[in-house]
Amino acid sequence: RHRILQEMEGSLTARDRVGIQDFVLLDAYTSETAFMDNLRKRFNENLIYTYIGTLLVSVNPYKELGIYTKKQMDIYMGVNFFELPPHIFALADNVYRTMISETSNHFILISGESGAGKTEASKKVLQFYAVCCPSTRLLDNVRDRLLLSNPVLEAFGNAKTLKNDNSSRFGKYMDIQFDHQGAAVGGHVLSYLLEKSRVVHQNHGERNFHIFYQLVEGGEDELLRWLGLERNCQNYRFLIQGECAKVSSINDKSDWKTVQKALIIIEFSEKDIEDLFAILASVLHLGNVHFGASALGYLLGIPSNMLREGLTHRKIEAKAEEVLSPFTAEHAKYARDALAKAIYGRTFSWLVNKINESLANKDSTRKTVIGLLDIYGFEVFDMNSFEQFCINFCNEKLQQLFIQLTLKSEQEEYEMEGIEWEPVPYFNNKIICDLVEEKHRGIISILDEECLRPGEATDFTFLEKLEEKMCGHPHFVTHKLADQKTRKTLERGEFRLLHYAGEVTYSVAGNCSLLFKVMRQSKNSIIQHCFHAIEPDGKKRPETVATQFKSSLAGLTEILMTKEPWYVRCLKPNHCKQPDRFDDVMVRHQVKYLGLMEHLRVRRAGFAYRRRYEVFLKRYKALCPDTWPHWKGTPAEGVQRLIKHLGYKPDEYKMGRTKIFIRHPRTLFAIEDAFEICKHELGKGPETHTYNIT
Ligand code: AOV
Ligand code: MG
Repeated sequence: RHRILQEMEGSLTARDRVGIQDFVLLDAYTSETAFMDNLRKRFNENLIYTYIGTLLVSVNPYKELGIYTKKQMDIYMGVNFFELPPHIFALADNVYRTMISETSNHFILISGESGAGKTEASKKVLQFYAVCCPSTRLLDNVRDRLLLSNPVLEAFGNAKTLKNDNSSRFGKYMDIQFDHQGAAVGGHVLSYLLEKSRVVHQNHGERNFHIFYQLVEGGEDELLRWLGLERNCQNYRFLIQGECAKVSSINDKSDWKTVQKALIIIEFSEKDIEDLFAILASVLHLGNVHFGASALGYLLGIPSNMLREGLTHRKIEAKAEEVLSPFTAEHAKYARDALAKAIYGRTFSWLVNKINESLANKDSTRKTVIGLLDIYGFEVFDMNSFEQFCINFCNEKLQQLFIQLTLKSEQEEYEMEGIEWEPVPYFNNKIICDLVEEKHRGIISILDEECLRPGEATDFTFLEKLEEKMCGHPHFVTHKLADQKTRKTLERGEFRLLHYAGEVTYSVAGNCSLLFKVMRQSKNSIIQHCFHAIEPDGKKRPETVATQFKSSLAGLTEILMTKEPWYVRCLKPNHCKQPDRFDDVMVRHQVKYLGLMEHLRVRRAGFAYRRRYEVFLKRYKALCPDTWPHWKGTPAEGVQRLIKHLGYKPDEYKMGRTKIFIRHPRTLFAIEDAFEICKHELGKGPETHTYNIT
C-alpha cells in the first residue's frame, strides 16, 4: 500500500499542474478565482475529484476514466481518508468504517443539477460496498439483488431528456443495511414522485421511459406477438413525440437483456413478469387508441366494451336512473392519458415494493445503515410545468438541509460550545422553501385550495390567487412585475420563481393537479379508483399530488436527520454532454449556488473532527496511564489529561463545553494509529507504554 501511495504521489508531484486535492489547503482559500483555477487544472488532468475537508466535489468527465476498477477499490479500501488522492471510493470507505467503529447510521447526500453525475456516483458507492464488504455465499445473493435493483429501477424510472440521456425521473433514497461484522445484509428503497406525464407526452428531443424502447427493440418475437406489439417504435404515439426513439448513447437491446436477468435474480415470478409486460404493452396500445381498440381490454383484463364506455362516457345520475353521457373528444383524450399515467405510476410503485420484498432482511438483529440519496437534479427547460416545479422544490429542500447541517449548525455549534469564531455569511434559501410550502400561505397551499374548491377553479384562477397572495415576495415574479425583478418578460399564464440555483419560469397551463380535479369528478369507476386518494374512513380530504410530495419530502428530511451526513457535490462542466470541456461561467455559477465557497470558509476556519468528551475518552483512554483503566474525574478533565499526555499543541485542538474539537484530520489519524498499536499490545498492559503521537 505504501508503494502504491508513493507511485501515486510520484505522478502527482507537479502541484502546479494538478492543483491541490483539498480546497482547505488552498492558500488563497477565500478567492473564488483560486477555487476555479484549482478545479479547472484538475479537470484538465482528468482529476475529477477534489475535497473540501470530508465533502467530495466531483466534476462530470463525460468519458470513461478507468478509475473504478477492482484494483482501485482495493487501493482505497481501509486507507485513511486523506492519504490517497480524492475519490468517491475514499468517501464510501470512510463512511463505512465510521459506521462500523461507531455503530452509527449515515447517509450520503449526492446533489447537483441534471446531468452532473449523481446517479453514476451513487452506483459507484453501491458497487464499492458490493465488492469490498465481507461476504458469504448466502450474502452474495443480497449483494447481487442490491446491485441489480439499479438497472430495473433505471429502466422504469429514467429517460432521455435534453439535459441527460439517462435522466432520473424519480427521486431515490436507498438504505443499505449492514450487520455488526460489516456485511451488507439487506436494503430498502424509497421512491419519490415519478414524472408520470412523460408516459403520454415527451418534449422534442426527449424520450419516454427507457423500458418501453427496450421492450419494443429487445423483446423476443413471441413475447411481442403475444402482446400484440410490432417491432417498430414509430408505430406507437407514446414513443415518438420527442422524435428521437433512437439514441446513439443507448443500447436498448442489450439493456433489455440486463433488465431481464435482473428481474429473475430479484425473484420476480414468471407471472409477475408477464403481467408487467402486459401492462407496458397496454400503455402503448392506449396511446394509439382512437376510441375503438379491443387489444387493450384484453391486456388489462377488462371487457373491451366496458373500457370503451369508460373512456368515452361518463355516468350521470339523474334521479333514480343512471344515464351515460358521452365525453367530448377532448375529455376522452384526457381520460385516456390520465389512465395511462395512473397505470404506469401504480406499476412503478408496485415494482419498488417487489424490489423491497426481495431486499428485505428477515433477520431481526440490530443493523446499521448507510443511506444513499440520488434525486432528480435541478432543471430548467424552455417550458417548465408542474413536474419541474416539484423537482426544483425537492432540490431546494435538499439545499436547505445541506445549509442546516453544515453552515448553520456548524456555526451554531461553535457558539453553543463557546468556541471563538468569526461568522461566515451565507444565503439561506429557507425563504424560497417557505414560499413554496408554508402552511396556508405557500404556493402548494394555494394550489390545494384551488383544486379542492367546489366550482370553477381553473389554471388561471390559480394564477390570479398566486399573484394576489405572493405579490411583493422577493423570489416570486408575475407578468405584472416581471420587468422590475428580472430581465425576461413573462407571458400570461406563467409565473417565475427565483430559485437558489437560478430563475425558472413555470407555466400553469395543464397543471396536473388541476387535471386531477377534472378526473376526480368522473363517475367512471376505473378512473375513480386511480384518482381518488385513499380515503379509508371516507371522510379525509383527498390530498393533491403537490401536498403528498411535500409530506413525503418532510418524511425524507426526518429520516435523514437521524443519521450522520456526508456530501458529494456534483458539477456539470458543460451543456453539451461533452468530455474535456470546462465551461467557466457555468461551473462558477454552480460553485456559487451550491454554497461551496461558504462551506470552504466554514471548514477552513473550523475543526475537522469533534467528539463528546465521554466518547473521546472512552475510545482513547488506554493511551494514557492517568486515564487507564478507570478515570474518576469529569470526562472533560480526563480528555485534558489524555491530550496533555499525547503532547497536542494548543492550536491543534479546542475544548468546548461538551466536546473536544480537533483542527486537522492528521492529528486524529495519528491518535487512531496509536490506538491500533495499543489494542494489539493491550495484553501486555498499556500503562507500560508511552505513546507520543506528535
Ligand atoms: P445525474 O443523475 O446527475 O442527472 P448522471 O449520473 O446520470 O447525472 O450522469 C449523466 C451522464 O454523465 C452519465 O450517463 C455518464 O455518461 C456521464 N457521467 C457521469 N458521471 C461520470 C463519471 N464519473 N465518469 C464517466 N462518465 C460520467 V439527473 O438524473 O438528469 O439530475 O435528473
Ligand atoms: Mg440521475
